[in-house]
Amino acid sequence: MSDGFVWFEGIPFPVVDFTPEHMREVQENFVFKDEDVLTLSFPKSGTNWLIEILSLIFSKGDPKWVQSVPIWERSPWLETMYGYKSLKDKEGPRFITSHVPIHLFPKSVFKSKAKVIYLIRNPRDILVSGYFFWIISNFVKKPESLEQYFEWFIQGNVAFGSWFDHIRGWTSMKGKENFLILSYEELKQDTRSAVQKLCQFLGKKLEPEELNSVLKNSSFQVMKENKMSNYTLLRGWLLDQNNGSFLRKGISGDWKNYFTVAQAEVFDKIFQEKTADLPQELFPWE
Ligand code: PPS
Repeated sequence: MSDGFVWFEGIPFPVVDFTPEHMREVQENFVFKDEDVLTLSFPKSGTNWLIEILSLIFSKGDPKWVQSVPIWERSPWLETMYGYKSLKDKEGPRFITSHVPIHLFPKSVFKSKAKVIYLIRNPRDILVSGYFFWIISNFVKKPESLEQYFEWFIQGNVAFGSWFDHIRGWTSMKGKENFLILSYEELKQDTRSAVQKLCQFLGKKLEPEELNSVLKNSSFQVMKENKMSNYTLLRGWLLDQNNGSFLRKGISGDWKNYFTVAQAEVFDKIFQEKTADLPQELFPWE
């Protein structure tokens, strides 16, 4: 009997399009190519924003691709059965997305020169974003209240497990030539500079008007209106028909509108304990 998750190696995963057998198949058999571009993140870190930016960088600001192909087909989720099938035998460079923690990830990535971008976001905002998303979703255990979800998040009993373990695992790749850590907060604060940093990492050069088009077409407002990127195509199947929206607020610091003083203190204490030995420049938020 499902408890709202599919479990693999002690980590909870969504119930739609995931099975333990499939997860094992991906882990053991997926082969990365040097030309691949991999977007990695804990859920609700701004993954789709980054995919939109990457799509637009590679199409030199031309919005045709992002306006005609659903975001999950442009950069499929490797761990889903649907995504894996479309990626496995795809010719040429591939955009690939994943939320899987490092210890369950296909080992072939560590031998390849694929460009890997790890997106990090204030876990307090991830928690709030996740709460509002899972209550309108039909593929992950639904919390009954923010208080309950707060507890689950701290214990790591949420989709893809503990945020703390996820970042500890993936940020251990810091310093590798083909690995870039980017934060939602820096993307928010100065999107132009963050996109330029991405271009440099990817070896891409954009003309000024192409860069302007990337910025315009990946903005929150434009993405919210783009049905290929705003997940309205999945309404009635994976998402509730009428409630809420995938592109919810798109801001930094929204947690301050939801955490009680006591929750903020508890979170601070746990954050301190669990990240004290990690480079503090990884966490560019207040
Ligand atoms: S998922 O379900 O894990 O793939 O979600 P993910 O894409 O990682 O994160 C969703 C949050 O990212 C916000 N978002 C954006 N913010 C700013 N600008 C743009 N263009 C943008 N696109 C998506 C989205 O609104 C979710 O955050 P919240 O805080 O809920 O608004």
